[in-house]
Amino acid sequence: ATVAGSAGISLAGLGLTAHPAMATDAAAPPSPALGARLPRAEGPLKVTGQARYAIEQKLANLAYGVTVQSTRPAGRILAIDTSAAKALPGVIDVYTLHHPLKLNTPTVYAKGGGATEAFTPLQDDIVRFNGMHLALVVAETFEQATEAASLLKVTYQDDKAILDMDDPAASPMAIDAMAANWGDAAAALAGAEVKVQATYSTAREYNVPLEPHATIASWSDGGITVWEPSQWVGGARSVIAEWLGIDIDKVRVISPYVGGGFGSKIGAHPHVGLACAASRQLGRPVKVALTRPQTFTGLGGRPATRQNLAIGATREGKIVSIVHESWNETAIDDMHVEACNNVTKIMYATPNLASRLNVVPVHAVQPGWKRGPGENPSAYALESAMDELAYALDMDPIALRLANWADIDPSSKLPWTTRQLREAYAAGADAIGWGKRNPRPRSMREGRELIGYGMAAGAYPMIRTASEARLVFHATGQIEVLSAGTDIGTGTYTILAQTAAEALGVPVETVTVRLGDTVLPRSALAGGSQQANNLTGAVMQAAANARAAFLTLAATHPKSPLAGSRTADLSFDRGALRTTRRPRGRITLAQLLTAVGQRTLEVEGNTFGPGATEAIKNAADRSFAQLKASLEGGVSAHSWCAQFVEVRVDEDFGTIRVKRMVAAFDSGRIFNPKLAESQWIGGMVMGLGQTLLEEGHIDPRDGRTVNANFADYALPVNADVPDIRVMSVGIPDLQASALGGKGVGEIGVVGVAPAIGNAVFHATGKRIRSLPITMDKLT
Ligand code: MCN
Ligand code: MOS
Repeated sequence: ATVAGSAGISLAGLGLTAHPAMATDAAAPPSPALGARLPRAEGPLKVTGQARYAIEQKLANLAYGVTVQSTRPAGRILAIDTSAAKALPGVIDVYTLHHPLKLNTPTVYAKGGGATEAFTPLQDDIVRFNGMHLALVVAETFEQATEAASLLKVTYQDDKAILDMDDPAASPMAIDAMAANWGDAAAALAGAEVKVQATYSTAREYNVPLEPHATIASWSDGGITVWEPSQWVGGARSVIAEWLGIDIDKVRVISPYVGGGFGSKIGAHPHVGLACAASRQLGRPVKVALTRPQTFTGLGGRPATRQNLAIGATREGKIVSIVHESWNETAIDDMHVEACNNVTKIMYATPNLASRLNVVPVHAVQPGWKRGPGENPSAYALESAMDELAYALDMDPIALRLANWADIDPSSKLPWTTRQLREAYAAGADAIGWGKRNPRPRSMREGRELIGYGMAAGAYPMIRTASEARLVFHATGQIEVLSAGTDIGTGTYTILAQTAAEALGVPVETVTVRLGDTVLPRSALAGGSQQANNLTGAVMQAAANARAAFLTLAATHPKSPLAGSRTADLSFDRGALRTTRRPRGRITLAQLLTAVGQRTLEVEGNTFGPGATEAIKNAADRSFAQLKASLEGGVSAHSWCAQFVEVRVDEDFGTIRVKRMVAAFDSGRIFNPKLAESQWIGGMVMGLGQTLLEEGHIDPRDGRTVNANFADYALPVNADVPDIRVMSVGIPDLQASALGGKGVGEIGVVGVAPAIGNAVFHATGKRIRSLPITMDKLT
């Protein structure tokens, strides 16, 4: 069956014709398209409801699946009475472990697969957590399925559950492979003139994208098409193939529009497997849409963390030792490691460092990645402790950081590619008025409000994966950019159109971009802040290949008006070819295609190394193998940030208001400042939520997530969000990526929590070491 894939998205019709990047006058040289502040190409479709999300596909004969989740945290399922549910009109079937859907266990990323959890529903009687899918009810309508799901009677045999990291029955496990050690940190700390030592903790958090997780799977002719909001259609495809035990090319995953993911849509979660298996079983399309509460338990967010951090320094403020140990929750029989030493081990020059990571299995849904996983909690502990050290030394926090400047990466001993962090400190300090504050705690106030200033720094690695892109030139003049990569709200559509326009010298409105479909050229994930650099590089390469292909076509095709020219006499000029030999020898690409009787010309490009095999390219598209390799890839490239905040604390009520946020970022070359700024601001707002509001509450009696909804899981609203100012201090970094950019998507959420915590200390003299910083902790 032919399936409509993603429509092409372009910047045409956005009222941009006055924009300098739109080179409509052939005589005038075009302004650079890359680097222009263009709006999001797919934005109008999303805000006017024309963008059709996964769940909105209209398929004939669609059945509705609703999952039933465990209400107990641990033990066994003894029986599931489905009789009342099955008796309801419209109910097609009820799948449980006693009447299962066949699903294989997928290969998790740590073992070279594309899955984020090994948990595979309905395959056994083990209760792993409250909220675990234990049945799928399929009916003719959503309402029928929902009612039937409420009628299942499950009999459990309870076991003792481990619900949090502090449970004495919990068994922490050290992850030795991710430890970092050099020198003799314990001895150096013991002998240090000045020491700070503290425990910092962060709460369980959720990704909560606006578009809930929902999928439509449609089985036919031995293959399956799946509409799934995804940060990585290739990874989803490989997991679906494994679940179903079918060949990977029998699976197509389509995801042209994604309403946010923030890490939670990198992996296809177990409900997707249920939808796929049910569709195969029933031979008709099945939709499984998680309810908002189910998005808190059907997949996990950032795990709760605890970190012990000690820094030893000389009286002059030179760090002599850092000792760091962290713990994070993971599912009882799945593994998620929050790499809490990622920032600790690179930020400052220290001759001695010891860091160890531990996981603590608990009866909870497998946690996952949430924006800045690892770096975010790591910077929270380190940058809070640095502030404590600055006060212990009576030293300015920025001066302390500069005194411990690392000239090279202290962990890998590699030189930095670029590190505009001094520039970031300077720009941020200037913008917030750092020099005007009185550093003494509780020294600044206005009326009832105590005023506090705080700062913190952070880093996020440039993950240098490779991908492919295809350019399709049409005789109509339209140019298409094709890639399986996705746009989750970041601006991928827009920056790829800009890249092609820049490389070909054509108006950006002539470029159409198609994304988010496994039939398109292979792409690594939109995760780890890597996709923009990854795909712009591939498009640039495809454009270079296209220019060469057009020159050859013009010179050699018998019907070409420029036939017989030497390619050396031809040059590429603003979407056209010109010859230096004939005065009026200029022909546009579209005219050339028409002249030679060709409707289209397709050219591919990629950023793989010269010898990349099919196996390597497939690995990038389908597993985390290439991502892992690129992290060990011989350069130390990172985005950097310096965050500054001003807070106001009401002394009587203990309420904290963030009054201003200012941050300076080094993300290398910026492809679209408007979009990059919006990414940074979004990350900072997320950091604000983490610091003051967000916290998953678990009922100690049964492991239930109490606040699994938007009413009770508090997030920042407009009224919570202050004036935010962001600045770019980056310079092009050609060691980091093909076009000199570094990651943008996650660095904004790194360093916000410690900056706010440090400001709260400055305002009040109280050091709160656990997130979120709520009123009860402050008063
Ligand atoms: N960009 C730029 N110049 C650069 C790099 C990026 O202008 N040198 C801009 C581009 O508009 C690009 C965007 O920043 O589309 C993000 O690029 P990049 O940093 O490469 O991040 P990815 O494309 O890989 O997107 C994933 C990243 C991650 S990992 C999370 S988590 C996150 C984030 O993006 N989730 C988001 N930002 C999000 N934004 C929205 N709206 N929704 C999410 O779910
Ligand atoms: Mo981002 S947490 O890597 O999707």
